[in-house]
Amino acid sequence: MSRVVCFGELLLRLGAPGRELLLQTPQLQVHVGGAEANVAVSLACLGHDVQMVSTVAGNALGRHAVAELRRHGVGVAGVREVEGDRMGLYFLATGAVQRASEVVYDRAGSAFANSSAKDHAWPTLLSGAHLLHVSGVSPALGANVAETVRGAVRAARAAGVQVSFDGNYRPSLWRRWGGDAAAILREIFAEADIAFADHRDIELVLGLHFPQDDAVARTEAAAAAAFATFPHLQWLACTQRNVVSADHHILGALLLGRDGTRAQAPPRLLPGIVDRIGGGDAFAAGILHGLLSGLDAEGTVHFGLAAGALKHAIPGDFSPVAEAQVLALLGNAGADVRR
Ligand code: KDG
Repeated sequence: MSRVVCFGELLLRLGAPGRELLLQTPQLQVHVGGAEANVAVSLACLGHDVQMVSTVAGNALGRHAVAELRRHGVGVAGVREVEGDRMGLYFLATGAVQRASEVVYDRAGSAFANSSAKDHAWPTLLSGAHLLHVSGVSPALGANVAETVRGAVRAARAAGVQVSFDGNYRPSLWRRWGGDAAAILREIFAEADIAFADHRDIELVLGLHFPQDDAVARTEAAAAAAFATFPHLQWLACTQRNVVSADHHILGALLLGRDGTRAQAPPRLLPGIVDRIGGGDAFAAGILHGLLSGLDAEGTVHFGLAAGALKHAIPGDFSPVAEAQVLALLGNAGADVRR
């Protein structure tokens, strides 16, 4: 079991039921989410000692979000409650044939967005941790949170704690405050040991263009450029998604190492998708679980892809599945996982 610290915003998702449009009927379903919180829940359910660091509103909504984390086994001692501030929300209408899913963020001025670097004593929060996980969503929320993330990854590196970074580029959030996404995300990449990023994330931070037609070849070219630029980066993981229809995707995955290791999980068919939100976070948690548990690269990428695939069958943002459930899915694919 490894000790993991996750830093990010806890969001409430207000989702239109089924495949309805937003507010088509006067009902919305509430789930707790947030990219880094999703990773925290998955890792806790996979057996790790996970602590969340965040800031929530000191009201019933904030307390519900914290209780949901606690219910899934995530430590919440590092979650601050601030009276008078609000929770960040997002509204979701799940797509259907010929209609893309729609996400509407309503998170400006949230308790988390209003937090600042001085609110977190990183040396204490990271004490005894093996890994810090952050994502590109947080710095997109404003200058103060961006500074907090930069401080957190620098503190982790100084303390010898591995840094995991999911690029999670959200253009609409960056546009709101006008931050220099490329420069800020590049600084965070520079401290990362493990990155979850596709060629678009790397193109943004390095100002390069990868013209390969093939998705796997593009990822490999992007990873090579990332390893050449970021001296601490040891692993880069990425999924390749092909959308057949709104509820039928094909998902493959690649795990590349600085030392030339290359592991690929063959694409899985995902028919009958229940909920794809958080699939990337479940994949990230699966990869982190593999690396932290000492699986080899092959075992890790198969486990990561199976964990990500499983999320597509689970409603809500969280993917609270045990290792045995992921292994059961892997067994169906005949993959070889050594433990
Ligand atoms: O990766 C899943 C997240 O997108 C979801 O939980 C909400 O954090 C969120 C975001 O910023 O979209």
